[in-house]
Amino acid sequence: MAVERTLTIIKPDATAAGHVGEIITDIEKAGFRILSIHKLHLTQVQAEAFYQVHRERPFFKDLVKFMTEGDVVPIALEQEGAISKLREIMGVTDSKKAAPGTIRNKFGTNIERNAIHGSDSPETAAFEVAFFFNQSELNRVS
Ligand code: FUP
Repeated sequence: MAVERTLTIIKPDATAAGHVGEIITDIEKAGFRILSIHKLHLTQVQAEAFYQVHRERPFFKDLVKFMTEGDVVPIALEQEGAISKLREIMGVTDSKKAAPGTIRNKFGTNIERNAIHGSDSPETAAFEVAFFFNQSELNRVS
């Protein structure tokens, strides 16, 4: 399997609850390498741009409000098969339905406040990594 890059975001609910360290531990234990990491507060314009694919969906306004209510921690990750592997350890969108042991099961509350984002395809991963990180932040010697 090819080495891929993907983007995760630890969302405002998990960041405010002090779960950043535990979530990063789960991610590292699953074999991911952290390429780069930030902590920031998204503006409304940034959140709308990040979730532009969902702009026509009924939950868009509430999603943007949630994603701007506090700090987020975007992380660029690398591993073989990173995109599907991250989706596996995240669990399904609705935290209430996420399998035991998944990050959304352990740290999320419901379909909106679900603790973590993960890119869902190579195309979105490329867009989403570049949304938060410039090339020099992704350069690594090994
Ligand atoms: P996921 O890829 O699992 O993050 O889910 P989606 O891309 O379908 O949705 C993106 C985000 O929109 C979810 F993380 C949470 C939010 N959402 C809702 O708030 N309500 C919904 O019915 C669906 C998604």
